[in-house]
Amino acid sequence: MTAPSAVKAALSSQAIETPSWAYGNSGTRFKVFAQQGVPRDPWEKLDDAAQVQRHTGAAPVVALHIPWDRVDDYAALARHARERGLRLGAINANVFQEDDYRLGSVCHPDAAVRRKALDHLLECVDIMDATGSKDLKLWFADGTNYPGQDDIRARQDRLAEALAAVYERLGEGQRLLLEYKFFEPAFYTTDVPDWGTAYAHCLKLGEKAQVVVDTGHHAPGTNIEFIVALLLREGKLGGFDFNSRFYADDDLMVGAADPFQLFRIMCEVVGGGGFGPGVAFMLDQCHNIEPKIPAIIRSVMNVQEATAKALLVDRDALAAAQSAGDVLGANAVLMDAYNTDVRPLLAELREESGLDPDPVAAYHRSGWAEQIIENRKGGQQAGWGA
Ligand code: AOS
Ligand code: ZN
Ligand code: ZN
Repeated sequence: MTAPSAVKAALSSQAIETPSWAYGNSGTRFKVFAQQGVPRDPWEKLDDAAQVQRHTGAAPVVALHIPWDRVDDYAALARHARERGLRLGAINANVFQEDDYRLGSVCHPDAAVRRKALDHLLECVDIMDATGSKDLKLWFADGTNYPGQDDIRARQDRLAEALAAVYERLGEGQRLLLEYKFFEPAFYTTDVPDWGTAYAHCLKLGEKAQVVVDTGHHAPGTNIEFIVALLLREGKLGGFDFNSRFYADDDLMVGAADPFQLFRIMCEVVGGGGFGPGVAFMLDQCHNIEPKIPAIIRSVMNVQEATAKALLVDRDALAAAQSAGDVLGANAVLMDAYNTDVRPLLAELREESGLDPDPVAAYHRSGWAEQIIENRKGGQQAGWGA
């Protein structure tokens, strides 16, 4: 096993990025259950994110979503974040919530709609300039519902054209992160349905274009860690949208449905040299019925636990078993790490950093939940399930 001190040192460098929309009310298309005390604007979302950071010490970055987080002064929003020990992360574009996008956004058959969508993406890069964000995260709801509805290859051409225009606009140190999803809201074809499509576009675009793996965006049974290993090997893994799924794009807490899968993914990240500033560890979750801040704290802890276990894997023993063809031995090395209770190690790490060993309990004791219920009336909807 790797020495606990080395594991702790690596864990201290991990920055988990929480999504602004996870702090707001959300739901399914059937119902949004409003919760008391949720943020009324992006400023208050950052105030809540600061609580997650305060108790975990591992969530210093917050992703924004435009237009849900539209403000007049983005530099001031970035300042607000900085004053709370946070920084602004990926800017998530939204070209899926307007009537104009019925047939798609950048893949729409009408050039005027495509232009409108592209203008929004370019505006998001302007916002990145103001916030200091490094990543533009693109997910497109584009696709078709019926065979023959539109030309599959023409739509790819339109997509490539828009991506190239956005790529051109990127500044120094900025990246375009392209996310894929196999279906929904389109049910026949989706224009970026899988890692292969995303990879092909990113490869053409160049170095600043990389793929985002949302763990909820695959068909059941897909071996996600293989995709992670492959993208890392090609230098094309830009980051994750972590969440859990039981059925489709459920957006439940990461590590809740399948902690073993999360461990296997983190093993590939650690083994593939992706544990560093290059790969963004973002959450993309919605807390529809559970209290949001403790759920996000729990999610951060789940990622930390999976990471700690992946860091514990005895790489030398694994390599020796693999080259000896020792199937069971190699598997046992991984399982040893997975079956290790890393909670004491993480508690120790928190104490060494001056934090409470139990972040959820510390949050409950802090009085923040009562305070926001008292002070905030009429919280903002995250944007989903309107
Ligand atoms: C949608 O299914 C995706 O997961 C996107 O990442 C989406 O844009 C995000 O959930 C909110 O911006
Ligand atoms: Zn996502
Ligand atoms: Zn999703």
